[in-house]
Amino acid sequence: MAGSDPSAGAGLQADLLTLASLGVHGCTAVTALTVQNSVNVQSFTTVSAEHCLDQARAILEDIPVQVIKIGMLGSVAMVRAVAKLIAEYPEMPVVLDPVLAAGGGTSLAGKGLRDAMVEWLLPKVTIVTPNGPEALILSEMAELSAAGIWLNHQGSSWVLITGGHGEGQMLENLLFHEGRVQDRLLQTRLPHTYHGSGCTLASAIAAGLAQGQPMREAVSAALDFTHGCLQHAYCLGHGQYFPNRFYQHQNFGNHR
Ligand code: PXL
Repeated sequence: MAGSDPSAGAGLQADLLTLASLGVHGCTAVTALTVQNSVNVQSFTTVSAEHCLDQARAILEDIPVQVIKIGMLGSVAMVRAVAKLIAEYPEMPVVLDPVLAAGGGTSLAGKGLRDAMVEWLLPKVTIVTPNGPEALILSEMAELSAAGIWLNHQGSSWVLITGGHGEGQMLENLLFHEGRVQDRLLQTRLPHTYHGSGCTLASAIAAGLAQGQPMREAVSAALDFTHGCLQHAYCLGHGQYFPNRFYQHQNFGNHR
């Protein structure tokens, strides 16, 4: 369940590329349509919540869905509708990428989205994957470990706060569970800014869960995969680099 990005750097296009690369078939319920390129987001319009739920229900009634991955929601009505839907599937693992802004910084969130996400969605998801700034906004905390513990207590069984927006040569991703930090996963910081790294990571976690990996394994493998995609990122437009989700496959064009 995600928004469309015409550049295919982020959004549901990025989700499908990631899932396909990892051997998982993704189905899409479109939440919103953005107008954007690699430079910035120009605008977006949301799909009606009812129409989005119809898309999701059509799939859920037909196909044995293993995981639901949630990206851009765009409106409070969409948050409430998606929360209602996943409540009907209590055993379903749910990966929430709490999208509030695009990689370039432009808001992708309507008014009240943060509050709605915290109140309605966090208590129902298996893992939430905010970047540092998103974690602080969602938790209204000043510091990342307090933010992670708060988000965990708010109901998300696992919380992964990514370190890409910090500073320093190494970045630290923090995985919280049962009210404390379980893993500190270090990565080398890469030079560019990327469009769709969060979508790649959340979809890669969803792919791992769909394939039966335990959460810690799925998170660690997804971070490694995302790092590989960013190491092989390519610049097609005039703005951010796009992660290469097919870097492990032969014969995928070398765009650099
Ligand atoms: O990366 C966050 C994101 C999610 N979903 C859509 C987006 C973006 C960022 O641009 O466009 C549709």
